[in-house]
Amino acid sequence: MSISQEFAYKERPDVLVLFDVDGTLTPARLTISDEVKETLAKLRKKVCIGFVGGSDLSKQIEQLGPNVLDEFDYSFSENGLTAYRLGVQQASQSFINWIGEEEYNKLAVFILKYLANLDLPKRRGTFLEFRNGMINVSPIGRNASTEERNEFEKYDKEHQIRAKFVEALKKEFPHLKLTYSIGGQISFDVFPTGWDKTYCLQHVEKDGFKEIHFFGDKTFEGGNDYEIYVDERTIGHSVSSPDDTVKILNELFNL
Ligand code: M1P
Repeated sequence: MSISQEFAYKERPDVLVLFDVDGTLTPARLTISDEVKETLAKLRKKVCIGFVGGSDLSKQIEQLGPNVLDEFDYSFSENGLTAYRLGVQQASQSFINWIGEEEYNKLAVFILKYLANLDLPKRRGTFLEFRNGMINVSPIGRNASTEERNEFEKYDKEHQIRAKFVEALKKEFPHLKLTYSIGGQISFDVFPTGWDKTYCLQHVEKDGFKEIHFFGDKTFEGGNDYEIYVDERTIGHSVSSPDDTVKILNELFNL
């Protein structure tokens, strides 16, 4: 398969480097630093670059900047359920079409009741977020401030709120082929099994890359970078922070 002419200006147009967002390009839910931005701009001259996160595009724009669709060759939100190539949106599926209104209603009612019965020190707003390719469930609520996020994360480590919630959902809905992923600080994602980050790889297939690198921080089993990190189509890099990402990129691509 020949490499697209649109990428011919790059030094190695047959190489793609994909990045997770939270913990890899930015600190969790925070914004990208100038150093990471500059590193990516240098890297993009050499190879194709893309990001793949669980969040929706509006949150990724908050984190990566308003011109994100122009600054990456590929932009993948919700694991690739919303996909852009060179700023042009690609066809995608939706969670609600997959699950259907009836089953979704049952799932949402169970979640809302479970949330109401949780013993928690603090509650904020937006506990169930409906997205194109998944739902996101947050016991404290997505409106929590950074400080409240940190507090919840600590509380959750101690009380296993999210892990127990996921177990209850698995027990209640064994017939639904759903994956529950605790990828961030205050919530977990729920999506059809297989719609993890590997989902985005179908959007890059026709560009015929010879090497696809993936950088992520939650590459351990159960983490939301695990499936794409171990996928045979990618070369996985496990990082501990955005600084670590920069360090590895400098070494690997001689920036
Ligand atoms: O990208 C990782 C996760 O980031 C957020 O998680 P939280 O709000 O819990 O820190 C969410 O956008 C989540 O969907 C995503 O997987």
